[in-house]
Amino acid sequence: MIRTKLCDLLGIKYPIMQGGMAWVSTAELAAAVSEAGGLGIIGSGQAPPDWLREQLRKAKELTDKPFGVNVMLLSPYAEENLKIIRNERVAVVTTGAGNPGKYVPWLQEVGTKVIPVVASVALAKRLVRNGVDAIIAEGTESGGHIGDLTTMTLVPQVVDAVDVPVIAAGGIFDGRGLAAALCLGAVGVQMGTRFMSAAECTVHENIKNAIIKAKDRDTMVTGRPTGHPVRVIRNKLTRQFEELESRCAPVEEFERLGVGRLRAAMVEGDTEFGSVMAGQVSAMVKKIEVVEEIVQDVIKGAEKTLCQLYEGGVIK
Ligand code: TUI
Repeated sequence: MIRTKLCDLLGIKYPIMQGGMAWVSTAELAAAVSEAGGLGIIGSGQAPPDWLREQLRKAKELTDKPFGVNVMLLSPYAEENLKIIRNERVAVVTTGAGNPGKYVPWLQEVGTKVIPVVASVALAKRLVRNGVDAIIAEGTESGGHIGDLTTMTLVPQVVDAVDVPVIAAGGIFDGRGLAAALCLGAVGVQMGTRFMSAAECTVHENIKNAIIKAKDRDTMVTGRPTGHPVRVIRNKLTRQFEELESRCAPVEEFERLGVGRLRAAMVEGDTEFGSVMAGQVSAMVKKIEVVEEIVQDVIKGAEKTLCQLYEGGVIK
């Protein structure tokens, strides 16, 4: 049985959070993860308030367990969506692509836990001074918007730098990943890509198939010159981005090329010219599984991995 401080902090059975991925993490996926004993998270991305209200209503219908919402701070609707989250007393907010510092006490006033995603020690320390409940340290193995440190190096540095629970994200796929995260001092993991390929995930089936097909070196990082690098599965769009990079095109050209591409991929299933944001663990996804199977595989796998270190004689 694997139980950590994260389980007590969030009122969940297993120390597994699901990444709140834009256009991917809808109420159906979030509710399934919460029902399976983890923390499901709705990804609000750049979605408007009406969409979020509807998703919250749906999630509450599907589960009475706690769930969260991810707010992408570059969204023009970030503040409006945070107001809804506060009014609806959502259990947990995770944030990405920015610094949520000014909203922390205001959300906590109503009992909402605030858990930002960071890619650096400096931002983790700053946010802990703002009073956040925990930190998600996300390595560059992740899909979507990323920093440049690996999970292996970032997590222990954040653990040493702060006195709140740290959750590891980026490159976590199975029980070995959870066991490794615990060894690095994390209290749990956040997983995106594996849940994206779950049966309950409403993302377009072409995307699930692209993840299943992906091999070890099939993701790459585009958009570095914009200051918002993203990890995606290689396709015709990434070749166009590479061409822009090779001729040092102005940032505006990158931005123009990127507009609407995430939705085109995740909703319309455009795996050629869409932005197929997915992590390096894509190569480890072999089939579509239901969320319950995924959660049980990760938990049982971690128990087995940790026990084998003793039983296999590695630790005497
Ligand atoms: O946010 C994510 N992953 C995302 S957001 C997203 S939508 C998007 N699309 C195009 C461009 C940008 C975003 C797709 N995937 N993960 C959490 C995360 N946050 N990773 C890295 C960061 C981050 C980076 C810099 C957080 C804060 C930061 O600096 C803020 C500051 O003020 O220092």
